[in-house]
Amino acid sequence: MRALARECGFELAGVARAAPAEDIARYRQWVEAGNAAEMRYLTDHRAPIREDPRHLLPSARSIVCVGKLYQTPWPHSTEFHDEDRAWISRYAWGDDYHDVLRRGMEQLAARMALLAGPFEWKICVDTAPLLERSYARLAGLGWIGKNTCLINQQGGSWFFLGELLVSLDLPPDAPPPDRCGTCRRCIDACPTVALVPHSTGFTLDSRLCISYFTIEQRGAVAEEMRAGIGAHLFGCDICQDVCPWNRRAPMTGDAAFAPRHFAPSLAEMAALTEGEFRAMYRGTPVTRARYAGFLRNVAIAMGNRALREFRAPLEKLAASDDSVVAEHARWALARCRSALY
Ligand code: B12
Ligand code: SF4
Ligand code: SF4
Repeated sequence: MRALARECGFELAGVARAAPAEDIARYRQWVEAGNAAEMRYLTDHRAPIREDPRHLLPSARSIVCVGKLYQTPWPHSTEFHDEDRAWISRYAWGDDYHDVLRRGMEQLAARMALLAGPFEWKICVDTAPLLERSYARLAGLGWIGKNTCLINQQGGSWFFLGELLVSLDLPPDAPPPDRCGTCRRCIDACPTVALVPHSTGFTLDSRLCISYFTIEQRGAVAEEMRAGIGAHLFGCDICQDVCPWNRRAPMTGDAAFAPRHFAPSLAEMAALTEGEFRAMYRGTPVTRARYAGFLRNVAIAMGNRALREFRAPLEKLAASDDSVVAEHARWALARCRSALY
C-alpha cells in the first residue's frame, strides 16, 4: 500500500483503524475554551461527525493516511526582510492542494482495487469533519509537535494530509514517539503568542494566530492584534520555519507546488482590481481570503511596514466601498503618518 501511495505521489503513507477518534475529548475541550474563534465549521452540526470516521463512510474499516510534501527551495519567512513586499505562506505558493491530493488519492483507490477487488472508499482532504492530524499520528506519519503540526522525523512538517477511508481491513501502523523533547523554539518565535500551554503540552489559540487572521477571519481584525501580523498577507510559517526538524526537510518533486507568487509587492497588491486578484491567484489557496479580506490584509501589512510610498495606495484603499478595507487603510495611514512625522 505504501509503494502504491508513493507511485501516486505521496511520500508518506500509513494505516489507522477507522475507529472513534481517541483525541475527541481534546477537541471538545479546545472548542469549549473558544480556541476555534469564528470558524463555525469546527463548532456547528459538523462537530459531532468528527467523533467517528464511520459517520463519513459507514462501511469504513481502515483509514489510509497520506502525506504530500510541498517544500520548495525558496527562503523561509524568517529570512525575509524585504520592506516593500509581503509574505504569502509556503503552502499557498502553488496549486491548491485540495485538488492535487484528491487526484492522487483517486489513483490510489483505483490501484488498490486492482489488487484487492472492489471496495467502498471516501476521500477526505482538509474540509471533511475528520481529525486529520490525530489519525495521521496513529497511522505513523509523525508526532504532533508543540506547534500543533504533524512532524515526520525524515520529512519535517511541510506536507499536506489526506485520508482514504476504506471498507477494507488493513493492518494498522503504530504512532511514532514525540521528538520535540525540551525544544520550545516555535513557542518562543510565535509573534502573537498563539501557542498556549495546555494540560498535556501546548495548543493553538486561533484567536491569536496570524494564520487564522489572514486566512479564516472575515470582517475586521481587532486593532490590538494588527501589529503582530507584520507583513503576513496570507497564512503564517514562522512556527514551522524555526523547527529544527525542518532544517533538512526534503523538497517536493511535484511541479504543482512550484511557487507562483510568494513575496508580492505590497503597492502592486493594493492596486489589484477584483478581476486581477482572481486572475493572479486562480487555482491557489489564496482565493480563500476573498478580495476584500486580501485588501484588508494588504492594508495591515502596509501599516506595519509604514513606508512613505504606501501613503498614496492606502489613501485609495481608504476610499474603498468596503467599510472593513477602508477602516484598515485609515488605521494603516495613521501608522504611516506617525512613523514619518
Ligand atoms: C482549523 C484548521 C486550522 C486553524 C486552526 C489550527 C489548529 N492548530 O487547530 C488555522 C487557521 C489557525 C490553521 C492554520 C494552519 N494550518 Co490548518 N487546518 C485546520 C483544520 C481544517 C482543522 C484542525 C483542527 O481540527 N483543529 C482543532 C485542533 C484541536 O485540532 P489539532 O490541532 O489537529 O489537534 C488534534 C490532534 O492533533 C490531537 N493532538 C493535538 N495535540 C496533541 C498532542 C498529543 C501528545 C497527542 C497525543 C495528540 C494531540 O488532538 C487534537 C484533536 O482534538 C485541519 C484539517 C483537518 N480536517 O483536520 C487543517 C490542517 C491542520 N492545517 C494545515 C496547515 C498546512 C496549516 C498551516 C501550516 C497553514 C499556514 N501556513 O498558515 C497553519 C499551521 C498553524 C499551526 N501551527 O497549526 C495542515 C497541517 C499539516 C501538518 N503537517 O500538520 C492540515 C492537516 C490540512 C491538511 N489536510 O493538510 N489551520
Ligand atoms: S502560524 Fe504563526 S501565529 Fe500561528 S501559531 Fe504559528 S507562528 Fe504563531
Ligand atoms: S520547534 Fe521544537 S518544540 Fe516546536 S514543534 Fe519543532 S521540535 Fe517541537
